[in-house]
Amino acid sequence: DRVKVARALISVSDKTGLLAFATALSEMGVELVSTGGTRKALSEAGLAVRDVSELTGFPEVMDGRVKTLHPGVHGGLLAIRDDADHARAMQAHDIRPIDLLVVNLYPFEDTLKSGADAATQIENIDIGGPAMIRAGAKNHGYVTTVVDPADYDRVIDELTRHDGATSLAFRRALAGEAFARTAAYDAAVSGWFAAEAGVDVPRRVSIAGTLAEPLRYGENPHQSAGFYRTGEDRPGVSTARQVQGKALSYNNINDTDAAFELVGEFDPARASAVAIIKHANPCGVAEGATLIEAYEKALACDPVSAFGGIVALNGRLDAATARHIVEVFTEVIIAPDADEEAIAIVAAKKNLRLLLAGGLPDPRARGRFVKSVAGGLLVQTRDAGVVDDLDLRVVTKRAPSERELADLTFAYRVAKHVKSNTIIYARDLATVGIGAGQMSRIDSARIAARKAEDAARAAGLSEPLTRGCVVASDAFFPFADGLLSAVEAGATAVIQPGGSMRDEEVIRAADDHDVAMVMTGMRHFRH
Ligand code: 93A
Repeated sequence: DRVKVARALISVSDKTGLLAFATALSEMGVELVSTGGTRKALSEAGLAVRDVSELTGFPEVMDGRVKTLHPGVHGGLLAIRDDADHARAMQAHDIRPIDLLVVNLYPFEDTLKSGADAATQIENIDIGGPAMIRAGAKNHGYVTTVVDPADYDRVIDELTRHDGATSLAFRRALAGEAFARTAAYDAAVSGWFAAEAGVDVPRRVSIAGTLAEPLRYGENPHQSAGFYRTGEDRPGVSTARQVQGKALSYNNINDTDAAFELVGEFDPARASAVAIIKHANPCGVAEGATLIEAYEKALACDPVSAFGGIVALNGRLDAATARHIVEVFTEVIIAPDADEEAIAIVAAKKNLRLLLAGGLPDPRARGRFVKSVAGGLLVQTRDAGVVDDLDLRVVTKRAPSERELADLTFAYRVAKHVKSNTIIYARDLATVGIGAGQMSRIDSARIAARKAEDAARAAGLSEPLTRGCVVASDAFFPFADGLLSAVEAGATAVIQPGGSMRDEEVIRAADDHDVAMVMTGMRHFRH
């Protein structure tokens, strides 16, 4: 099953590693054939290389749109070498076999990131490249197909070990990767067409990612898992630089994402903000004049749960804040950036991971959210709703005071990132009680109140911090009971979407207790 490599066709847009690879091939006696730009790069470096037009007997035409789309190329890739009929056809039409195909495609995905116009984007749809890749990979019984410069060394290694030949297992493995590459390429192209047409829900959806890191296991040790990058380059856990600490686990990545997306809601121009996350839900979020103040306020909300948590910051991690965070057992810190001194402080904790994302997530960014269900995918646009953009409607006799309103919008920002049913108690721009993920809203309200009592007791306070707080609910109150439970805990103002059949009853209950209520008109379910 070994096939000797005598002729290679090289046609690459990304010329990374090209010269070293082609030189090694040439030294092994492999004949090189290339398309225009690649041939130029190779011959300028002094390598002997033929032009692909020698295989096709046809010049590159139409600005390079047609350069390899020819039987002289595709016959050489697709011929079954030991089939008499195929051999006859090769002879009759002077088709020469291609044993090694090295192609990487027009940079459609990178062009997307550069925000190019539609015409440029379309010119970057590679046709000849994928056609060759598919042909070579289909015919992997004879052809070795390489689509990624990261594989060049592997190929040279294989050829060296097998005296200039490749094994079937090797060719088959590369063929699988080749089809994965063309599939991902077409996913990017079809995704662009959908975006151009403003179609959020296309008839077919393709999702492509590249393995960034195989993970030790998934949510549990008996599950296999990997972390894939989709190529979107917004600041986040997938693009952040890990400065130190052991590898992230599946759960770490999930939680760190939740933490950083949440803290991205807080504009650093307005205030510093910190979120502490456990199991993808916050156990404390706060704004402050400084990061350390925000961290202290966030930690006070639920110091017990913060143990082993993930801390996200909306500003550059400074030494004082770092010193405080490392006092509490923490799994991951993520921030846009960090001072050298802060990095050194974190370094003292070997296992603590520090991720620097280079920026903050944009809460208004468009994007796609995908979830798998048995036999299907649920796809929706990202929840890009931001309370500042909403038309807040006061529905009670009393309007919230300025201070209450600041706490209400703060709490609503947090509520968007908490599993439903969500009840958030907040005071002085800090959460003081969080009720998450309960099957009834009233249970969330009770849990949030109880947590506030626990935190107050732990801090030696005479009464829970919910006295004089505000409350946010991610969805409407179906009955007055949830609201009354919040009032009982000490809430004086409420923010919620509204829209229940019993809104009138809920508003009346608020008025009866001199509670101010605003309706946002936008629900933030998160399941
Ligand atoms: O415009 S194409 O779709 N038409 C072709 O016939 C063709 N053949 C190879 N693009 C084509 N290619 C692509 O050209 C390759 O996939 C590669 O990305 C690029 C290499 O061109 P050059 O060697 O001129 O830099």
